[in-house]
Amino acid sequence: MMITIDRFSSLIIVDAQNDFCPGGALAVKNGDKVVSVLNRYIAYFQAVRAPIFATRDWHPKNHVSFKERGGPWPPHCVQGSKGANLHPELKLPYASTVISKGFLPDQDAYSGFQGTDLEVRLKEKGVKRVFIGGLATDYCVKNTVLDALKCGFEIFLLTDAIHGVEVKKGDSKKAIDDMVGAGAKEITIKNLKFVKLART
Ligand code: VGL
Ligand code: ZN
Repeated sequence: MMITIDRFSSLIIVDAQNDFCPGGALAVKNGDKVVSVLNRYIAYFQAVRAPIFATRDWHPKNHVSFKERGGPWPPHCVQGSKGANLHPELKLPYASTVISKGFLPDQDAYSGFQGTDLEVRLKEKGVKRVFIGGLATDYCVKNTVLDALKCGFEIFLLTDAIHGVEVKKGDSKKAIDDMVGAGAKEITIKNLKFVKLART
């Protein structure tokens, strides 16, 4: 299956942040490995001027998901911290849009659509097909994909550009099964057809 990226396509990069990479507060094994693949996807979308979004986990210091408040996670992606920064090697174009989520102290947001204007922004650009990769497969990627499907988009899961937290072994595979079961299509960079733009 070959897929052409057109102007009704959009790339959503989920939480490619330092804290989800090795050395970070909530490190995903091989989390940093998604960055170079994501950069290749970015190049495709940029070439046809398809909109690119990057979500970021953006928690206040007293966030409800942190252990000290009874949540499951160590403090991570605290607003303004180095851990909350996008990975320094991610080549996000200047024209892309960063979507912050999980910024309310008492509410978690695993999905890039939760408490944000991401759906409105995609629909006002006429986007029909959404391509999703990033971190982590079993939490924020999964929830973002499931919400995107509910919004009515055609969803392509970038299986070569995701990694999972794996609190339990097999969580990533289960998450992929859930996403595919809900209608997401699995692709890798090899499925993309590069189309050179005509000069204008
Ligand atoms: C995430 C755990 C906690 C994620 C965010 O981005 O997948 N996981 N907060
Ligand atoms: Zn979080």
